[in-house]
Amino acid sequence: PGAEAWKQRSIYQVLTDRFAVAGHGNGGPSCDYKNGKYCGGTWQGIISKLDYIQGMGFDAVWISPITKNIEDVTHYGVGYHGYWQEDIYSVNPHFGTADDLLALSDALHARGMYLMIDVVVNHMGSTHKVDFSRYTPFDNSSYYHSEAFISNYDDQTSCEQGWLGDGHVPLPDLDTENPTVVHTFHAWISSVVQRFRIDGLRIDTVKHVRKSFWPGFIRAAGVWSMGEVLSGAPDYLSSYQPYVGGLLDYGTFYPLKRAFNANGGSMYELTTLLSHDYRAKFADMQQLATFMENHDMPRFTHDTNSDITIVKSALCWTVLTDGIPIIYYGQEQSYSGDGDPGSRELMWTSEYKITPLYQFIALLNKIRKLSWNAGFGSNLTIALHTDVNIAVTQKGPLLMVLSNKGSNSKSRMIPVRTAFSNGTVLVNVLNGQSIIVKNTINITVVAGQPQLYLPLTLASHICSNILPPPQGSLS
Ligand code: ABC
Repeated sequence: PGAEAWKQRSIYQVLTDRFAVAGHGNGGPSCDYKNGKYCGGTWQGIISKLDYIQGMGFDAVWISPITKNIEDVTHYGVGYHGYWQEDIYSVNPHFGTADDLLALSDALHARGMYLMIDVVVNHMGSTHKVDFSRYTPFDNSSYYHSEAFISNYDDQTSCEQGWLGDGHVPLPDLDTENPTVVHTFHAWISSVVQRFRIDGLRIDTVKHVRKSFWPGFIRAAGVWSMGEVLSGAPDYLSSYQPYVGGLLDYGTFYPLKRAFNANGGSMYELTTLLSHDYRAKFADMQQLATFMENHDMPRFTHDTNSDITIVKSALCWTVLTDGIPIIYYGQEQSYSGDGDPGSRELMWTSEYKITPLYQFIALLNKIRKLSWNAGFGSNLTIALHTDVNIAVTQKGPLLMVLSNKGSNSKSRMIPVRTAFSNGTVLVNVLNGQSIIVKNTINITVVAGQPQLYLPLTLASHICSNILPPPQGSLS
């Protein structure tokens, strides 16, 4: 599938080792996960939890890298995350067999869902003593950049040709200028995608490989790819879009966290991202994959805000603005780990409960799907009102009201002029309350709660109980 098909999807990210163990029901083994161990999650485990994932409205799953990693126990533990590969032609036996991976692919497709795999071409994994002969197929030093750690992330040559990692775990940096390395990776990705019927790629460490490597690699893959360029600098991030297409939206990640920070943020952080100047940097806003959490970063509830009203508001922005939403496993269970390795918790300790946040995310995904063809998919988000604490935006048929004040805040009324015609009945699908558009609408934000309005015809597919407009709502 290509970009257009992916734009309509929403992605659930799992760490394969931490998400589910087959044959354990809703439980799993205990594991000291902060100590860098394999905890037992497998592809069969993921298969056993597809009802849970699909029930939240996701139609794509991003899993950890699938290749065989080094087995050594390093200073940082083992390669349970999959980023320390040793043999690109074998699957990671800890996650299952090649048949198990195919079974996961088939099980997802049977549900109309996509499989996205994480892939690494920048480096292999190593212990403190590098031994090139251990790698398949890049088994001697001629396939690598000479050994020197990245000295400065802002120096592009050092970033591309230097090694990631450190003295404990150096990551031998492949010479992606070498034609043999290039051809080997083209053939490899093409065969992996075909053999396992992969629908999309998350590409690791994109900024550590020369830009001109990427178009050929992605063409060989033949599926939509989103690249990890870990930078919050919009000009730097966007400079990769012509080469990769999809990008993890680190451009939104940092402003989103600042906007909703418990110590006081500003909603201008978010509406600035809707401005013409910001958008002009990117070739295609809808190919940015928007997220609040991942396996490298502290969870939102750890370093930003643990007020569930704020978490919900940030989820609204993540799922219901212009990018492809990604939710990281455990967000729906209010996990609060503090980054690598703390935010790589065991999912089974949650017992996969259907929590209020699980239901909330399911609702957001439903709203996105339902309104896609009614103008959501063809319109970018516009800002109707911004102040420090409240942003009101519209994307096609969806009017969204978000506050960063949280559940203890006082009520506030703001008049908003929308693009809806007079007489349109809008329903807040989070509580069924309706209002009628007459020039402006008066929106009252109560206890910091998000509001998501759709026209009555769409809302009636979501709300079973629609309440009439209150007295005095007409302006
Ligand atoms: C292991 C241990 C850790 C230990 C570490 C040294 O070694 O687990 O406890 O601290 C994998 C594993 C990790 C492992 C690493 C290294 O390998 O998952 O557990 O850490 O062995 C990707 C993946 C990531 C993966 C790798 C390597 C790459 O998502 O899971 O890690 O395959 C850089 C890379 C980025 C990479 C990230 C971890 O490191 O660019 O691709 N992620 C600045 C730099 C970034 C840099 C970042 C690191 O710092 O510019 O390039 O990312 O924190 C913004 C700025 C940014 C700035 C951030 C911090 O602030 O705009 O530029 O990023 O405002």
